Amino acid sequence: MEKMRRALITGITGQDGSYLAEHLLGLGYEVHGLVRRIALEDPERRFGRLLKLRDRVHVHAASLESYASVFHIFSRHEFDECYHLAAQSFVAESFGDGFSTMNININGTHYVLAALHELQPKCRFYFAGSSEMFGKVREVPQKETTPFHPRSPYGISKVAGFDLNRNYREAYGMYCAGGILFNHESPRRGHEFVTRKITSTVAKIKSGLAGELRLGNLEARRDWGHAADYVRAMHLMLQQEEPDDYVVATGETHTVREFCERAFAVAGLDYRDYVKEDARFYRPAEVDLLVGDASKARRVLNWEPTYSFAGLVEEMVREDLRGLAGAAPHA
Ligand code: G4F
Repeated sequence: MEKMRRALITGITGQDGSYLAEHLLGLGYEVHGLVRRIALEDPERRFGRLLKLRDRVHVHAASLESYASVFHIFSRHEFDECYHLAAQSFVAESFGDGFSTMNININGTHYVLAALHELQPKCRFYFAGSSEMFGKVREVPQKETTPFHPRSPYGISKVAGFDLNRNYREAYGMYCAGGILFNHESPRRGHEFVTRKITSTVAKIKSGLAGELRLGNLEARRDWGHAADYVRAMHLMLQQEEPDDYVVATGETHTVREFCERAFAVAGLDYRDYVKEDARFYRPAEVDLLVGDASKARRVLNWEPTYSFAGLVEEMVREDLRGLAGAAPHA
């Protein structure tokens, strides 16, 4: 009988971690997650996205700020695959505290790679890179060979992590794959990101719990896919003969304004009646136009996104409306 494959997911309580855990369990994996101790002490709040899976995943407490704690996990448990998703992932926040973003995203990645190199060099490793690495884009659409020009401490930290990953592959022959994932959303997206901020506020407005939506740059363009589609690509990257880097994207780009237009329309509203531009949500440096060319992932991994932009927006609004059904409006 074939041995059950064992995977470790850092960031398992996040949007991508929860979808990936579901996907791997469905494929028959034994799934482990690395979480902060505080999450173990506050499971109701911190494991919200994992509630249905809580009894099926093995969680271990460790901090990405401590090499000793990461080393400790790898010295006690062996893994076939490790998906490194944990990060400070909110770009706007990285302008506020670039130091902790750098620390978690660069050193945290380095700790996991170094511990694997020391203890489990055969474990296959996935690094979550980002389209933010392209920043001030040098070509449209962006692909694996497009030069990086990050525009935020977050983007810079991801370029450093991506380079570290490639260096462990080239220097030590480890199986280190890098995903360059464009924005991916879902009803499980954190409320700080623009898509969920829009869909959750649409639901509040529809339910009489809010009267307006204040946003920053409405003309920023993103290539938005669905997280459930993107975690399949992560898994496929670790099933190839040789490790490599892949862009994962839909190839379509839309403005924040278009996202608003569609999201309000799902609830039967006109966004122009509610959306206000607010300078507080502008960033010191913006990434204006992201759109990816995922032809390599389509060709080599045989990966295809299944959600359309319209389907993604609709699912997010409907889930937020469902979540608020029955909520009392303001007096
Ligand atoms: O939703 P966002 O905050 O996502 P952003 O910055 O593109 O980053 C996300 O995607 C990356 C992949 O490319 C990940 F690496 C990263 O971890 C994260 O998941 O902002 C999207 C756009 C930006 O241009 C922003 O300026 O929306 C614009 N925006 C306009 N008003 C706003 C707002 N963003 C936020 N968060 N809040 C606003 O009020």
